Amino acid sequence: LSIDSLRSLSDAHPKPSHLRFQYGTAGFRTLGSTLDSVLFRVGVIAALRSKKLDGLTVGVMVTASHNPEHDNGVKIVDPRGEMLEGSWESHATTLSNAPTTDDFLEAVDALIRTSKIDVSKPARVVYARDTRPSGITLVAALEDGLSALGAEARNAGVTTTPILHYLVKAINTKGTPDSYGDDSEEGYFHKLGTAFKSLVGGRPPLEPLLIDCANGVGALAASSLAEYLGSSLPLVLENTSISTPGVLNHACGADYVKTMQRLPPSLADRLKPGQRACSLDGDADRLMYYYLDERGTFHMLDGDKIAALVAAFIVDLVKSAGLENDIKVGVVQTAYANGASTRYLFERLPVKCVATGVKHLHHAAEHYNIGVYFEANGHGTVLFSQSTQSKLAQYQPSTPAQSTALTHLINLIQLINQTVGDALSDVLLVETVLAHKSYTGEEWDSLYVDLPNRLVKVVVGDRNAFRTENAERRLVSPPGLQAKIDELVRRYDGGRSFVRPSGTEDVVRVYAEAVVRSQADGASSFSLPAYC
Ligand code: 16G
Ligand code: ZN
Repeated sequence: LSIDSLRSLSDAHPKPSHLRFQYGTAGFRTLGSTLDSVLFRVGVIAALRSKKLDGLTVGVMVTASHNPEHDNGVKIVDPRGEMLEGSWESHATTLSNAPTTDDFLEAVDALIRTSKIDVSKPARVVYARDTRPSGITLVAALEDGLSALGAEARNAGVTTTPILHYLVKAINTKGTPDSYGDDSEEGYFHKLGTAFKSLVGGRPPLEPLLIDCANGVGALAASSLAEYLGSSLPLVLENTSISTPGVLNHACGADYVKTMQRLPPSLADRLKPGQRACSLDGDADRLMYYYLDERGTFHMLDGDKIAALVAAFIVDLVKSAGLENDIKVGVVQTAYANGASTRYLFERLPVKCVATGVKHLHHAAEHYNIGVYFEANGHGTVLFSQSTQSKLAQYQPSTPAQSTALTHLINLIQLINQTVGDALSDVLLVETVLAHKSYTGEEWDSLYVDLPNRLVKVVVGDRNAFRTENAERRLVSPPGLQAKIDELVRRYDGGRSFVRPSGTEDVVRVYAEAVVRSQADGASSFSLPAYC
């Protein structure tokens, strides 16, 4: 480790003195123009993380997902393709806030000592960015951090967050019996495309699916995917302007659809009644489906509807394969899950509620043999435990029907990106189920009827004054506030409401649902006491 080169490179990426950074739910995320020092330091941290793990490849993704174009961010991906381990999130926060180069070198030294990192070990890092213009210089800063530690760096270019996660896992399993696939974008598309064609083969051709690419990196990936899918699933790509300034996530994309509960205006004269459509977010890890009915009314099929569709399908397959006593399927949701979806799922399989954020859902889903998790916002995936995968590989079906179900389950393992929620993989998953069930969007939608709901954000003096328990469903502080919420909720039929501090913005979020639309609106518009 050359301290001199680390010092001089660090001097070239000084920390802005007035800013404090935090590795939060989605990594570091803020205005792109303020992140230079953070990216440099993340390069150093990722290299150290790799050294700590004996030179396994660590990933770095530069993206701000569904946020506005001027934002940017960065997150580190652990070798199995999963989110960075919790204790290293705090190391990252500490290192990113060291005021001077001297402080930073001292913090690096402390991390090496306390985490017992052997700096003579190799460091390997693969990185990528989304289409944000600020990503170009941020990646250059990241590269400086990597080269300061002599890391072996691989640039995966401009790609989606889930593809970067795939690459990390594929690189680390290369040449092993657990190989996740070829460690290239082609390997990813080939894996998904092949599995999809096997799953829908021999069925009537699917109607074209319209995809709103949010004018982001999903446009690139979706157009590659379209080639691999060919006529098995015709894709019509919209909002694909990745080089027009200012249009990323603007009045389009999964977050727009979910929060506005409406069709992106740009699709108004594109979408025919009854046609299936969906929106990706800015880094293609979230997915929202929707359709217009005959009267032109918009209907949204969000993460909860996806969970209901997919979980019920997998439960049926496990049953048809004759494995219902050996393989337990479960679902993980957050407090934002629509109450009607929870009821629908609960009648069919175990359901668990955890705190917001992918890592909480992911870890809870790992406790099932097959764990389905989706956030209402459209981020989610399905995890097949290692023992379940071996069980399926060795199982001897005793009837042709069992054999067919088994083949479908094995293909689903290939189709689903198990490292993290992946909008494109999830599109193929949804389309598989719709094809097998011969469902239109409308039939899928009628699995259950959403309870009317509202989500609002409230600016408060100090969001840290809001502390929750029971998977964010109840407040423990400020004192007395939960009792007030309880009292209000009691006034509404089927009412439910909760208040939680955001992990990504300086606000608190207030969610309310009730059986009647006007009541859900009422419950979300109560005012917080003055001392908040
Ligand atoms: C981040 C999370 C997402 C969560 C959202 C909540 C990851 C990769 N992403 O985008 O899962 O739904 O934050 O934001 O964990 P909030 O705390 O501001 O409501
Ligand atoms: Zn995203």
